[in-house]
Amino acid sequence: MRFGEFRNTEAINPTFRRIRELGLEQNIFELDTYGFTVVPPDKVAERAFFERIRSTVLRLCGERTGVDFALDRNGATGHYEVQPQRDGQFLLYYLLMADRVFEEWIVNPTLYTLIDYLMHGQHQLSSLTSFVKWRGTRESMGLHSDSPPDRDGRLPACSDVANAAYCLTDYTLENGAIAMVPGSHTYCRQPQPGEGEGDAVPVEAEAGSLIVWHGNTWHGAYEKKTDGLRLNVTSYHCHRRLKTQEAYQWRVTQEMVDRNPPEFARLVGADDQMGWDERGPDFSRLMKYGSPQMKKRFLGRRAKRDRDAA
Ligand SMILES: O=C(O)CCC(=O)C(=O)O
Ligand SMILES: [Fe+2]
Repeated sequence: MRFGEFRNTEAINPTFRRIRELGLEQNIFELDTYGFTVVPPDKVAERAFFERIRSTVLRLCGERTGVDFALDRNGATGHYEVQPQRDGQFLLYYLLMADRVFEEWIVNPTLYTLIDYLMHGQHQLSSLTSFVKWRGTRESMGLHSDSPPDRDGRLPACSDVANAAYCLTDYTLENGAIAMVPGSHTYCRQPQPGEGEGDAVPVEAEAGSLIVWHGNTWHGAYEKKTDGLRLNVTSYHCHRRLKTQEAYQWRVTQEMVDRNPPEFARLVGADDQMGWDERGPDFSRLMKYGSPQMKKRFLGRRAKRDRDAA
C-alpha cells in the first residue's frame, strides 16, 4: 500500500509528501490531537537566518520607538503609538513590507507546509507582526481563539485561520510563554472571559522553535516576570475567502512577486481578482499566479462550458 499518490486526493498529495520529506509527521499528529505543536529549531531554519531575522526585528523596534533595543534589557514604547497598548508589550506591524528577510520567512518550507496542511492549500498571509514583550503585569491570560467567530462566539470546525510564532527568544513560563488549552480546537467556540485558564499549559520552547496552532485553539500568554525581551515573528494566515488583517493584495509590488517563488504570489493575493474598481475583475490573475489545483479546476469548468455550448 503506497500512500501519497492516490488519484482521488490529487490536491493534497503534494502536501502529504512534503510533510514526510520535512519529517513533520509528529507535528501534524500533535496539531490534530491537541490543536498546537512545537517544531524544534533544526527543522525550521538555519542559525544564520534566525540571527538575521532577529536582528532585523530589533532594528525595527529601535526605528519605530526611537528607543535603543537589546535582548537583555527591558523595552519601552518611546514615541510608538500603535494599538493595543498594554503593560510591557507592543506589536510591530506590516513586517512583510519592512525588510526582505520577511519575504524569505513566509515561504519557509516548514512554516508553509504546516499552514498549508491546516488550511487545505487555501491560505493567504493575513498579517506578519512581532509581539515585543518585557516585564509587565497582566490580569489574565487573555485566552481567545484567533478565528473570527459568529456573533454568538461559535466557530467553524475547520481551521479558517492558522497561526505560527517563530520564537526569537526562549519561551519559558517565567518569560511569559504562550498559554494553550490542549484539545480546545475541537470546542468550536471562543472561550468565555476567564474560562479555560485552569486547563492551560505554558508552551515552553527554545529560541528558533516554531509554535503552530489551529485557528480554534484557545490561547493567551503568561505574565512575563523576567527582565529582557520576549520576541517573535507571528505569521497569521487566513483562508482566501476572508479579509486579511494587513493590506497586501494591492500594495505588494510586482518586483516583490517576481523575485519570489509562486507560493509567495498566492500568499499575498496576487492570484485573487477580488477588490476591483470600475475596470472590473482581472481573471488573468488566477491563470498567472493560481495554484496548479485551482487552475486545473478553473480550466476544467471552462472546457465543460465550451463543450456544452458547442
Ligand atoms: O504570545 C502571545 O502573547 C499570544 C499571541 C496571540 O494571541 C497571537 O499571536 O495570536
Ligand atoms: Fe491569538
